Amino acid sequence: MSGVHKLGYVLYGSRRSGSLVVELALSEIGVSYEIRDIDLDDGAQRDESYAAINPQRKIPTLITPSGETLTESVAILLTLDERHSQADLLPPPGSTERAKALRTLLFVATELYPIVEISDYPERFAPTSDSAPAVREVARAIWRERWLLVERSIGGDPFLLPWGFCLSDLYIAVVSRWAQQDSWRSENAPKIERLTAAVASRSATAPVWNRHNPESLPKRFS
Ligand SMILES: N[C@@H](CCC(=O)N[C@@H](CS)C(=O)NCC(=O)O)C(=O)O
Repeated sequence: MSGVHKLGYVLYGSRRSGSLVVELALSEIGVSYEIRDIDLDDGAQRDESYAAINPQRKIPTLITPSGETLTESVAILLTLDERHSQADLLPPPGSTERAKALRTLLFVATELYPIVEISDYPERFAPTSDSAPAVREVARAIWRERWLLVERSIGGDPFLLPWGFCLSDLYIAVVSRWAQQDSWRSENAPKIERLTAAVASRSATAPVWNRHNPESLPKRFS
């Protein structure tokens, strides 16, 4: 599985998962990549063959054209930004706008993304199997509370920053679709919904977004 991939990047991922953020970033950059599907519904991330690539047994994993293995979604995104700076995926280094972009990116990555594991796999956290549904409900309540903080921090229109589109928008758009909170979000997080509709309709990202999310966004946000 390792070795040099002269044709471009190789992304291990699954539909609508964290790998979508990386796929959208690769599309924005305009580099070629190949997707290797890891079916989370079948537990393919637990297979030994995948653990040899990513010992954490999670996706995404990105193999660079020179054969490096990158894991951790934010580390992958920041590495892509550094290596493809012409794509302007983040505001300039040292700027106030970049600091704001990183603040929200890291908030979603560290305070929200991990909640999804509790919501999707409550049995991993519940002391007994019959307490798993309650654990899931608590996770989803924390999820909603924290997304309201993101909603209030959106200072641009439609994107996070007045500066314009950046990587944090991709992250917000993808992660906010999880934990089965569609109706809550459309009632309580209109800025996040507008931002997501804007990400979904960018010329570089729309084909990827539509492949992962065939059901379209509510009309009023499109
Ligand atoms: N901190 C990791 C989290 C990755 C993660 O939790 N990925 C999920 C999919 S979105 C996963 O692989 N879940 C499968 C599992 O927990 O078994 C990152 O940001 O890349």
